[in-house]
Amino acid sequence: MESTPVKLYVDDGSQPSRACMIFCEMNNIPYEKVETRLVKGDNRKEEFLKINPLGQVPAMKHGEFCLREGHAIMKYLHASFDCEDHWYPACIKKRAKVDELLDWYHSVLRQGAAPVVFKTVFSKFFGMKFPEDEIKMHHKILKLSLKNIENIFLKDDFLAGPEICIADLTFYNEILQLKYVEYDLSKYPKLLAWCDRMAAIPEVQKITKVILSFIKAFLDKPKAKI
Ligand SMILES: N[C@@H](CCC(=O)N[C@@H](CS)C(=O)NCC(=O)O)C(=O)O
Repeated sequence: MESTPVKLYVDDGSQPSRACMIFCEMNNIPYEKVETRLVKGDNRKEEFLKINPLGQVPAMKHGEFCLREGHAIMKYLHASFDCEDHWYPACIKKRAKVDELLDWYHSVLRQGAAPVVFKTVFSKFFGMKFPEDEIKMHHKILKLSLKNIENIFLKDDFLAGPEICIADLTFYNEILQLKYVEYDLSKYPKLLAWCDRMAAIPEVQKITKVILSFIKAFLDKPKAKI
């Protein structure tokens, strides 16, 4: 079993960062959390750019090996540490179904959810303004994504079956972010039940505590500084 400690460069406000931390927590993977605050520009510092020249979190250093991309990090950790199969199954067909979800997350869900939050909430703090049409388009993608998760993906307790897999972690953290815009999910009962199942996991609670308190403070006091 792998024993070299893993360094995770993360920001609690970042969806894939939280997914990687939850993955480590749920699989008892020893990791060092290297706080990389985007609002402080830590991701543009020379030291971090040596880990990920793209300047994005999450990133990982394991020994001398550096890796970026949340899904790639979780797959690497799954292969390197003693993790249960259901997270990223060895069976080719089961694994392909998880990969299908991971690809769709990037090409569809994140294209709707992330910009809806960024372009309506965070943009204000960076003095940016986006055209209404552009925001509408992201809303349209988001709505279709949620509809598909509700009607097509969620056939069981978790996205790829009765047990949790790595896609549940990124999907959940992306959807959690929608609390910033108080997005109404009431039309999606299966998705809400899945959110409740995810939120009941102690490791999920541990890692999302910071962002949830931050969102609460933001909503209580809309002018709070991010
Ligand atoms: N495809 C990457 C996305 C990484 C990403 O977009 N990270 C954001 C935070 S969630 C970031 O670091 N943004 C800062 C920047 O791009 O300058 C993944 O899934 O890990």
